[in-house]
Formats: sequence, structure tokens, C-alpha cells
Amino acid sequence: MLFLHNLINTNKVPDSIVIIPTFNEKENIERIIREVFSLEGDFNILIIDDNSPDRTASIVKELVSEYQNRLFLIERTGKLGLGTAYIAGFRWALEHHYEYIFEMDADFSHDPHDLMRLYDACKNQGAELAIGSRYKSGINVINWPLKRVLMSYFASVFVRKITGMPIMDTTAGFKCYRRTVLDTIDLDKIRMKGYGFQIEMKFKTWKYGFKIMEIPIIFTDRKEGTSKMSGSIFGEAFKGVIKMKIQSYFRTYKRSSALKPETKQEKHV
Ligand SMILES: Nc1nc2c(ncn2[C@@H]2O[C@H](COP(=O)(O)OP(=O)(O)OP(=O)(O)O)[C@@H](O)[C@H]2O)c(=O)[nH]1
Ligand SMILES: [Mg+2]
Repeated sequence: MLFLHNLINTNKVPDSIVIIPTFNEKENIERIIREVFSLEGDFNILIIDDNSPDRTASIVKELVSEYQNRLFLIERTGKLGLGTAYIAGFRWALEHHYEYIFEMDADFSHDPHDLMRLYDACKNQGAELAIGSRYKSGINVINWPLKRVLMSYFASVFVRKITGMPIMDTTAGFKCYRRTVLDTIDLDKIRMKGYGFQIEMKFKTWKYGFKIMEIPIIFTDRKEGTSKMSGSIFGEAFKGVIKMKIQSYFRTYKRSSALKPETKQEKHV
């Protein structure tokens, strides 16, 4: 009886969670949540809100009662940065046994329909990290001023040259991780908080030898709400990348055998 109960429950729990960090996204949050839930795939959503003054979290709370057991909210006390928001989300997702853990912005720069393509890369094509890539086939960015496109593109080139990572879009923030990657990387040791966080996670994923695939996406500038990008975020990434590369010469990236993908997958089923 217990076995049957567990089996039914296990079958009901989706294997995928989309983590969306928010800071002042009241114009976007309801629409993006509804759009993810209207997709063909079975995704749960975790919002990490940093006490947004525009009360984004209150909108989420109303939706939590509508989408019980599918929509979750972590509220933090203040704006603590994108990187730490994702780390809080990763820990939560690992504790709750998700196999496919996604990062996505709230502002529709990432098209929710592409979640299925990232999922397919991890589920069926062997990727352990699938990246929604703006620069895999040309430059696929819509509505950004030319200055910002060039800055982003050449930042990606700079990071690729310094680190040696064979990744075209090194700062991308639309991704799907298999849980084994997040289990392996020591999340306590991730140093960077803004864009740099995205680079550092890719660098460590690559150093540990996980399979990374870039899936071309079209990235559209936000239409609603305001940007949180700042000069200090950019500066942190610039210095952080050089420091990260130097530090990597003094350490090894060895996976513990207990965390080999097969072991985890078996456990999850
Ligand atoms: N929880 C949390 N979320 C954040 C923080 N900073 C940014 N975000 C969210 O992270 C996502 C990406 O931030 P954006 O402001 O869109 O940054 P961006 O994409 O670099 O900039 P634009 O799209 O040009 O506005 C959005 O969903 C933001 O609401 C933060 O400090 N804490
Ligand atoms: Mg954005």
C-alpha cells in the first residue's frame, strides 16, 4: 500500500524546476508564471524575491494558492544579488530532488518556449548543462542598443580567451543543469554575485568535465520594468574572471564517484 502511494506521488512530481529571481518585476511576474505553466512540458517554478519594493512577492503569493505544489516562493530580506538568489534556489531544488534545474529571467528576455529545447538537450541529447545561447549562431539579440550588444558580445569573447572555455555565450543566464552538476560544484565557494556568477558557474561546470551544449536562442530586451545591470556588476565580472583563472591553476577538479550521474539518476527515479 505504502509502495503504491509512493509510486503515485513520485509520478506526479515533475522532474523540472524553473528558478526565476525577481527584483521589482511586478509588470512581468504574473504573465511569465502563467506562460510557463501553459507550456507542454511539466515544469514547477521557484521564485526568489529580494523583498522587491514594488511588492512582486505579493503577486506571487496570490498565485501560489492557485498553483499549489507547482509554484514556490522564497523571500529574502533585501537585494542580495542574482548569484546568491540562484544559489539559494539551487539548494532548495537539490533538497527537493529535481533532476533538471533551470535558470530564467522574469523579464521575457528569455522566451519560456525555449525551456523545452533546453530540457530536450539535457534529457535526450546527453547535455549536463544546456545553455540558451545568444552567440552560437551569429548574434541573436533583439532591441538592445548597439553599444550594449557590442559590450556583451566582446565581454563573452574576453571571457572565452581568458578562461579557455569553448563556450560562445559565456555570460548567458538561461540554462538547464542536471542535478549532478549542482551537486558536484561547491556552492559555498561561488564568489561572484552579478553577471560574474554566470561565468563562474560555467567555468566550474566545464572544469569538472561535464557535457555542455549551447542551444541557439533569440534574446529580446525587456519591454516592461527596469534593468538591474550596473557598472559595479560589470567590474566584478572583469576582475573576477582573471582571479578565477589564476586560482584554477592551484586546484584540481575531481568528481567524487558518489556523484556520478548514473547514481543520482537511479536515485531520482
Ligand atoms: N532576487 C534577485 N533577483 C534579481 C536581482 N538582480 C536582478 N534580479 C532578477 O534577475 C533577472 C535578470 O535581471 P535584469 O534586470 O533583467 O538584468 P539584465 O537582464 O542583465 O538587464 P536588462 O534585461 O537589460 O534589464 C530578472 O528577473 C531580475 O528581476 C537581485 O539582486 N535579486
Ligand atoms: Mg533582463
